[in-house]
Amino acid sequence: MKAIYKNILITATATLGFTATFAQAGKKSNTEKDYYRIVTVPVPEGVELEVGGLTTLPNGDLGVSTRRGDVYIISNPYQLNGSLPYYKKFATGMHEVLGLAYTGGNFYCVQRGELTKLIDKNGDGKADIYETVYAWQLSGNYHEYSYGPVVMPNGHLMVNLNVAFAEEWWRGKSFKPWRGWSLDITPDGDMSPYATGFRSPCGQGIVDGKYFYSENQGDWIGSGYIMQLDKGDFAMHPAGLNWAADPSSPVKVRTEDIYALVDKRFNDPEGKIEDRDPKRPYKTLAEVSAIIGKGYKAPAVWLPHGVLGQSTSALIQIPKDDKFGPFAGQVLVGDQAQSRINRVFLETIKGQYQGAAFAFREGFESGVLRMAWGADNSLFVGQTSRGWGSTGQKIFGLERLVWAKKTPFEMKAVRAMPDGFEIEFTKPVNKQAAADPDNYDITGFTYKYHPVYGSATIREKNHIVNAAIVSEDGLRVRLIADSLREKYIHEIKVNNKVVSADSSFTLLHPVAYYTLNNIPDGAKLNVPKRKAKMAHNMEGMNMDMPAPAAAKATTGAALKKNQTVKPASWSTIDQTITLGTKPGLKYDKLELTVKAGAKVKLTFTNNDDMPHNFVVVPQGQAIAVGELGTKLGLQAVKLSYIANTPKILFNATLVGPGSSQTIYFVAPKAGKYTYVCTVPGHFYVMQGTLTVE
Ligand SMILES: [Cu+2]
Repeated sequence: MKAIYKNILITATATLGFTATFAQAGKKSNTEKDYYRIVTVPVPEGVELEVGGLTTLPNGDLGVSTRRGDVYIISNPYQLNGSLPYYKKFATGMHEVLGLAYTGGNFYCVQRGELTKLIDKNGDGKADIYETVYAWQLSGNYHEYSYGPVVMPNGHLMVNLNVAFAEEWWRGKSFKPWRGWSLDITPDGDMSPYATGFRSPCGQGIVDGKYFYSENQGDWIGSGYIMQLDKGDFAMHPAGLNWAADPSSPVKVRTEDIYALVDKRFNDPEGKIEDRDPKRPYKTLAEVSAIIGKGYKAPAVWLPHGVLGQSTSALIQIPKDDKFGPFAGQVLVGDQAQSRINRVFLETIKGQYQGAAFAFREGFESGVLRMAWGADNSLFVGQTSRGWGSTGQKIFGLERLVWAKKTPFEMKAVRAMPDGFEIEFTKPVNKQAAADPDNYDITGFTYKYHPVYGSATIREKNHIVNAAIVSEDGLRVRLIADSLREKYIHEIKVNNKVVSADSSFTLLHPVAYYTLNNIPDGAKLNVPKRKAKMAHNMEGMNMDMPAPAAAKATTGAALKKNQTVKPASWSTIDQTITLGTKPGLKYDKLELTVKAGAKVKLTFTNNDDMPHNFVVVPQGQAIAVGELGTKLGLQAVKLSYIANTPKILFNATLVGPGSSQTIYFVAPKAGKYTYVCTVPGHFYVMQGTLTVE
């Protein structure tokens, strides 16, 4: 293939550039790119490298499968001696290849409807035979994505199947056998169903010999997570239980077990749309897993939605050596929508996995979907965003993440203790600052378990830190905290007074999210209880929460920005508008026109498969207001990704699939305005123009 490259080497150089954005007075520069550099792998013009699968070959070449149905072999993806990589098309004409593996001298890939073995008989670097290893049925629904294979320690190939999702039901459905399941397939094509409870299981991996998968937020799934699965496990989504009674099914949970847990109005698994009442009761995961006990599995680690991403993708274990920095054996988890990679520390307590999630590296050029280790210990990151959106704005991308051989000052791990948590740092801390319990903040929360799309954080509770005890070597701090709750996620914030022993650095990422499935047994340290700290002690916190955007009206006559009831003073409505959504991050109308000063009623209906909002800003402000929404932390979903800023004129809050919201506003002065969805990744493209005449 003739390779023409456009401006790509310039981009590659630029990503090596150095920006001391967060440098503080008296502190050394401390940004992600000081420690892990992103290097672009050039893609020749004409190659649509919408990465669906990624695997490194024994000789260090890279195999890439694409959503367009091709498989490429890339030689010299490391650009050794400054020379360009070489792309060879190995296979083509397949259907949406969302996973690729290389084992036993052959490529195996997952198309939408089958696991395929690609055989190069004559050794010319092109597949001659596309052999069906195992095929499954499809209903034709667009959401029936298929992922894998992951090569299990016993050589079997694990495949994960999405459930269907569409308008009319607004719930994941399993119309055909084994949708919502993982399938254990031998290289000879013998299949045994392995586990179910999936909605959109985009990532899979082997961690210390155990099978893990990653899940995406949606109905029944409050936020993304990773989970370890044994044969017969049930995860969280009940659609796949349609096939649980099949003689070959190892799963003991039944559909009625799940529907018995939720509000009676949900007993109709058909999911009538009128049941989607936001005030209906719900269960929490802690309640559900206490009741069910038949193989229900809790997520090992949750990745809080809107904070550590929005659409969980690949997971991969860091090799157990020091060649990629100080996090040997930990797990990296990609996020497609937020173009980022998170880091997870795992431990086993009472036989169950749990652990802490941290931010690790953001700023990839497109949506992070797949990862693979290179022969030089760098990490290939395969990316795509078409139709899904991502904060990295390119339609596809291939990059490498390279450790700069410097150790960042980070929380290396957080471990559960009988009476709190223990933080392990990558470098010794300043002991005096680290011993002040006021420098830490712990908040527990969980998500709703219900058939509705997603969940805001619920049941938040601040846990007083009674003591912070620093180890002799300064590498560990024990936080003694009150009344932690099992199955809850605990946000552990360290403020910027806690610095490295030489006082040069604050933590690169000061927040951990620990999923506390079990509190370990053992002796508790007896320390005096403290009262809640005063508000002024929070000054050093890095992630202060802004006030809700839907502020109360300042005077009786003023409208709220999110005015959802008709103002009492309005006797008439001058104009009524309906606005909808379309797949691919679009409003169904790109232009709206109103008269200046008109009293307007606008109904925003979301017929897409993910939540969207509607925010009106002056022209030219959409991106800036969207970026503010990405900085809302744990409150992001609750606040609908809408920051408290005077740039917003009025808005509808986050509206889930199949729902709508009506707002009332008085049209501003004549001119052009932009309406935008401020969900991260959406705001670059999901825009329209409001003309006021
Ligand atoms: Cu949106």
